[in-house]
Amino acid sequence: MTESHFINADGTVKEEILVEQQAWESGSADRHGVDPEQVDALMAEVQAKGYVVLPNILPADLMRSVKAEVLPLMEHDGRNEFEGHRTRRIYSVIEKTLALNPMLEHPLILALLDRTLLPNYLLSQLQAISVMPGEVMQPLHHDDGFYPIARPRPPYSAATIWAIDDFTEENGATMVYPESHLWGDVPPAEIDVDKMVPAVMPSGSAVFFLGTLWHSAGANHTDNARVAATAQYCEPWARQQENYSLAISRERAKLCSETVQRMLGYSMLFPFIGFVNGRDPLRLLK
Ligand SMILES: O=C(O)CCC(=O)C(=O)O
Repeated sequence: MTESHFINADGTVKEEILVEQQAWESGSADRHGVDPEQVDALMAEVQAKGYVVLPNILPADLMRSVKAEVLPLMEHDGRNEFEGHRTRRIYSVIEKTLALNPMLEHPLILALLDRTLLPNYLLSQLQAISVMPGEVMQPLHHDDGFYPIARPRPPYSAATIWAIDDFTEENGATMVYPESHLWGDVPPAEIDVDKMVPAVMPSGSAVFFLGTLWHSAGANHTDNARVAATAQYCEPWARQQENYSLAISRERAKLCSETVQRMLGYSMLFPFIGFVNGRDPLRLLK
C-alpha cells in the first residue's frame, strides 16, 4: 500500500488522523459553547419522541430580515404533490444567499448533530419553504426514506425546520408523529394522521428531528404564507440529496465558515471517504 496523508505504508491509519477523530468525538457540546447537560436533556427527548422543539433560539428580527431576503428568490410553485402545488422552495440556497447560514450552523443544532451523526456529517439539503394559503397537507414521509435500507434502524440523517414566520396549527406548522422514529417499515396509507402533532412555535424557533421520524408540512388554512427554512444533515458516508460539489461554486463556499464548508463536502470521514488526491478537500478552499 502507498503511504498517503492518512495511511502509513503498512496500511495502518496515521496517528495524527486518529488523534483528530478522537478530539472530535470527545469535544461534542463543549466545542460549540453549549452546556452539555442541556444537550443531554434535549437528546433524551429526541431519543424518546424522535424530535424536540427548540423555542426562540434566534431573534425574531433576524427572521424578519431573512424573510425579506428569501421571499424574492421564491419564484416557482411546486411541481408535484410532494413539493406542494401551492408551496414555493429555494434550492441551491448558498449559491443564492447566505441568509440561512446562522440556522444551518446554530451552536445548539451542531451540538445535537454531534450526538446523532458521525464526525464531519454533511449538509444533505437546505431550503427556504413558503407554504401558501390553500396548500393541503404534504404527503407523509421520513427524511432518510430514500436510502433503501429496511427499518427499524438508526437514523442516517437529522433535520431542522425553522419557523421564519410563527408556526400555528392553522397556517401549516410541520406535523410530526411522536415516536414514529422507532417504527419498522410502515406504508404511509396506514398511518393515523389524527395522532400527528403540529410543531407550533414562534418565529426564531426550530424543530429538530431524526431522519426516521414521520412528518409533513401541515395544510395552510390562513390567508398568509407560512415561511420556513429546513436543513437536512446526513452521515458522512451517505450521499447528499443536493449535489453540492456541482450546485455550490468554490467562490460561494469560500464565503462560508469552515463548519459550513465541511458540511458542503470539504471534509472527510477519516480515513477513507471524501478525499481529493489523498488529502482533506478543505485544502481546496485555502
Ligand atoms: O415545510 C415543512 O413543514 C416540512 C417540509 C418537509 O418535510 C419536506 O419538504 O421534506
